[in-house]
Amino acid sequence: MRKQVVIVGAGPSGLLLGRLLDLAGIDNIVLERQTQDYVLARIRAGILEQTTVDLLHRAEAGHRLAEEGIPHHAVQLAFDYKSVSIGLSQHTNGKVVTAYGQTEVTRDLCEVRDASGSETIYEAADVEIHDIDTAHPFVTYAKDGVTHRIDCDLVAGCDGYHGVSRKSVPESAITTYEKIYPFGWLGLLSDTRPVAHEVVYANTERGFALCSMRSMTRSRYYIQCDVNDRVENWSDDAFWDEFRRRLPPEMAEALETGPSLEKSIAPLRSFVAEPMRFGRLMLAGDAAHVVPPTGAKGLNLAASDIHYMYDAILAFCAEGDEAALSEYSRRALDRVWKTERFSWWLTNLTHRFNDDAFEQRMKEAELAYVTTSDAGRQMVAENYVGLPL
Ligand code: FAS
Ligand code: PHB
Repeated sequence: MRKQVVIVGAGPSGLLLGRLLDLAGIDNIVLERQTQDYVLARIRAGILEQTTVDLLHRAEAGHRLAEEGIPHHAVQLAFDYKSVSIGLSQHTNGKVVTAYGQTEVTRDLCEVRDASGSETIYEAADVEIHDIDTAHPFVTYAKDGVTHRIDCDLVAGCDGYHGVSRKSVPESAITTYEKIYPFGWLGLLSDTRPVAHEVVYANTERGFALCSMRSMTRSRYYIQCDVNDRVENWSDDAFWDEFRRRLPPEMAEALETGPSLEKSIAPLRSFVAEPMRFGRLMLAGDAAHVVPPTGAKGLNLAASDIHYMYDAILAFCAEGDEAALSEYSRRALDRVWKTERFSWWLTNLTHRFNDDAFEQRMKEAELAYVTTSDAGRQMVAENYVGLPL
């Protein structure tokens, strides 16, 4: 088989790229090691930047998003049980973020791809990427006991942090940067009325808590937990009790609790691999970088990578422009590092870990500054809605 582009991974970045290439008439195939049901059962991100919303509409996968997405005009920072609202549209000439789950984004992209007839191979095992440093790369995978080969011009590594793409690059050709945080996030999904109409980042002496939503009847909540904690240690009641203790009194009072639809613990790390292009392989999304979910940036960075990668693939396929592939890495990394900074900064500001008394007072002073100065509020707002592409 021959394709212009082989996409490894059917998460949001792989599916978004596949759809945009389809619409540009560029022949592509997506290889996914899990089943479609498994991919669609994942509960992850929940906040979309406008650039991500715009890309989904460009991919003709934004109809449900337009109907069900909930615009947020502000974000709240709560410290020691007092919440401060930071206007997003107010400080960014009208920009907002949209509450719409990654699960729904992935479902919408799956539906348009399945309807288009473009090929996605689910349960593709043992994907291997070959000869990326030549003009004739190819990818092999196994399905139903048969090994298949796909010759191609380009490979898009959209297979996440644990995928095969980044590992296909010689160690001498890649530089990685990593910071692992000494705590995790315990997340709970419930069919309850959200306690706030915006995302709330709460920092107390008991630890961090986050209030988010999937709709006006479905809430997504998180609490900071020990990095070695296990979800089995947390009954629903234990979660609700601890979550309520970390909220401002008026929110704790108004909190509606209910049975969990999903509970999971995610580790937190900051990670970047440079560059994001190796010969005919380009990396996007979590395959190239990971952010702590504090800034709601993981999914959105994956989308902006695809925006840049799409430009590079079109230039390469139209004129054989190899320089466009390196330009992809440069453009993507510029936005990646600025977003890594914001996610790292907001994580440090809103979580307490290994802090001595002086560092804690620095965090309190920083919070007081960013919530009372227009410059501070604007910095938070313009990063939270997403930096320009
Ligand atoms: P993904 O990891 O989504 O998709 C990669 C795909 O490649 C997967 O379907 C995988 O099965 C497949 N794959 C892997 N190896 C393969 C192989 N060898 N062959 C073929 N296929 C392979 N971001 C936020 O903004 N907010 C959040 O709250 C948030 N919570 C998160 C919670 C968890 C537990 C995790 C892991 C991530 C979370 N993220 C969050 C980040 C997340 O949303 C990612 O940024 C987003 O999924 C990135 O999308 P992709 O790059 O497409 O990678
Ligand atoms: C979510 O809705 O899952 C969410 C929102 C904001 C974050 C992280 C996760 O920073």
